[in-house]
Amino acid sequence: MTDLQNLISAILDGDENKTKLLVMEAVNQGEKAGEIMKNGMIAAMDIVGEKMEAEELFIPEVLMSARAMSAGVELLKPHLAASGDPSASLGIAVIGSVQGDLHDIGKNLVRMLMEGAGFDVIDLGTNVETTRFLSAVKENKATVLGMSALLTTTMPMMKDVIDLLVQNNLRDQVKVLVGGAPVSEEYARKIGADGYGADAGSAVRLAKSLTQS
Ligand code: B1M
Repeated sequence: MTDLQNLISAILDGDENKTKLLVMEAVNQGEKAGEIMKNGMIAAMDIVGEKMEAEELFIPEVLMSARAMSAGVELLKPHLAASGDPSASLGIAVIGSVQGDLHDIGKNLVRMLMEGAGFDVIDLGTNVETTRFLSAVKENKATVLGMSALLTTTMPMMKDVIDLLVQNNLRDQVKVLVGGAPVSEEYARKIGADGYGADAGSAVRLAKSLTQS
């Protein structure tokens, strides 16, 4: 078991090069990609979040940590996505961070794992307008819609999108999956989503089970 403390420190320092080096070192030492992600990188971002809340870190530093984390995630991508059979498409999934929300690290992780599992993923990016989700589902005949929200103020956008799907008679065509730190199973049920993913792995398992049932 590799000591991931140095990786956590590199992300906290926003040191992109050191982060990449330590991720590769951990991979080469046989550490599982999922462990590196959970106990190294996500653990580091949790500390960043605590420090941000306590006003010990400010946006420029948080952005540097986020960039370091994203660079590490890119390196882990082939190891994380290797679990599925990409030759067998599981259908089209549209994914994005909701209107007003610029956070995309978690959403990108979900996208990578969904691609690895065999979904054709259309990533609409961040700050996605409610009507853009609707048109992407319609135009691409998507069978999964994934929405990510990291702010309590942007969570209600998920319900707006679901309401729009209902109004446009598209709700039965697509399984709606929601996630992000402030979102919960209970909230997902309340707004009429089909499922909630606490993390990227469970989100993908759920997307598979919802579309194959
Ligand atoms: Co922001 N931010 N941020 N931030 N930021 C949080 C979310 C916050 C909790 C920090 C804090 O105060 N403790 C807080 C929200 C408070 C709240 O609403 N209750 C906050 C705030 C306040 C803000 C600003 C308002 C700050 C300001 O400007 N004053 C601002 C808002 C900008 C906006 O969106 N309009 C802001 C800005 C930023 C940065 C741009 C600097 C940067 C984002 C960079 C980027 O994403 N490219 C940033 C960051 C990095 C964070 C923290 C520190 C880390 C988020 C992260 O990437 N985590 C965050 C604190 C925290 O969450 N610990 C914080 C790692 C990532 C892997 O986890 O995204 O949760 P996460 O994804 C998980 C699961 O949630 C799940 O899978 C992933 C893991 O496997 N998941 C899904 C996610 N989406 C899913 C979708 C699914 C299923 C599962 O289905 C579709």
